[in-house]
Amino acid sequence: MTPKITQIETLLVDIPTIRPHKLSMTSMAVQTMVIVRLKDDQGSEGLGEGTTIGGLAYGPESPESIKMNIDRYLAPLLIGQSTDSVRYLMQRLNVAVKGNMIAKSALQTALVDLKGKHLGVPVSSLLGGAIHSHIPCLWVLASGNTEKDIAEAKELIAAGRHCDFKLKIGSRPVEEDVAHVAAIKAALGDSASVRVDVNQAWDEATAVKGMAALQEAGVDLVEQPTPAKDIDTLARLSNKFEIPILADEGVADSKDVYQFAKQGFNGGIALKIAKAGGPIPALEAAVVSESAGFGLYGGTLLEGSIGTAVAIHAWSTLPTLRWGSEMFGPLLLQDDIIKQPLRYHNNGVDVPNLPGLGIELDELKLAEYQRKD
Ligand code: MUC
Ligand code: MG
Repeated sequence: MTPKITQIETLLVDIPTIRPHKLSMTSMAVQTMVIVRLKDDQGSEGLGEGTTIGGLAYGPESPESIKMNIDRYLAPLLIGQSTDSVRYLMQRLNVAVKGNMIAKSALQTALVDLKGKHLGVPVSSLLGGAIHSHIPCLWVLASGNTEKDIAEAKELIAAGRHCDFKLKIGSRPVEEDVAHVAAIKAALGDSASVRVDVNQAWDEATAVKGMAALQEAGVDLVEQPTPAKDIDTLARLSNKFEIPILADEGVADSKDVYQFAKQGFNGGIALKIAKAGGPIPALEAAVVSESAGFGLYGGTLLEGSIGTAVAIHAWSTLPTLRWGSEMFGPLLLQDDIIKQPLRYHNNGVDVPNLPGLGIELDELKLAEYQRKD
């Protein structure tokens, strides 16, 4: 008999970051994750995670809304259902509930973890099978201080942990930001790829100025320089400069990718499990991106180990990640709630190959970081 879902528990977990992480819209000193524990009538458990950045600073879902909306609206649609078809269960959620993609992603993660455990196969196998066992992974320099960022990058290059770096800019005047980036690129030289993420902070005129200067400084990629909804602007910029643009906040799922292609965008796409609503729709966005000739990038919303692991499983099934990935979320946190941390080495991270996500919760750590009120 196929197992039935009996219980879905959500927990808010707060873990401090190793240093303040500064983005154009917020500065993070702590990361909050919504951890999902989905149980069946045979005593198995699937783990999921829904995580965003800076409360409501990044997008329309907050950790608290993710938890509340799972508890109140989404979980009741799954309780008592057979675990047989993940697609059927997601269809039930999508028909009854609009949006809430991070909450849906957390549930889809728990469902594929559970399914993988039942079948004794890693999540990557459920998604068609891994092509890669190691995924390239960059590091984000976001202390806000040029000298600190250079020292941090040099240490990581020497340790062989990362050789590609993304810099968070957009909160300061464009001249200051460009000077900061150019100094880091000059200090690291050709051995390191330096990219920037503006997180929508520039208007088109500022972007024209900023991109010309970043191109001159030898920067490899500019992520979401202008507002998410301004697809025409991003398309114009992508055809104006040699330096490529990576679309992030503007593109969540396969339909968005189609729209980008239609409006003449020419660049890369940051795939994110959380934006798409889970690993399955994220891979659908990858297929349309590849058809449109867009280079792929494995993106994060700075998830902890559970959200990062499911993304790594998904990206491992893609033939090529033109821009690599940024699945470094767990490394930004002071501690972890799983027993065996993900393995970062050789400028990347290993794809777990145990059943399900390949992750085991550390109950003591979970109790330590679980929000109490
Ligand atoms: C984003 O917009 O890319 C990814 C890495 C990071 O530092 O922030 C996130 C969000
Ligand atoms: Mg981004």
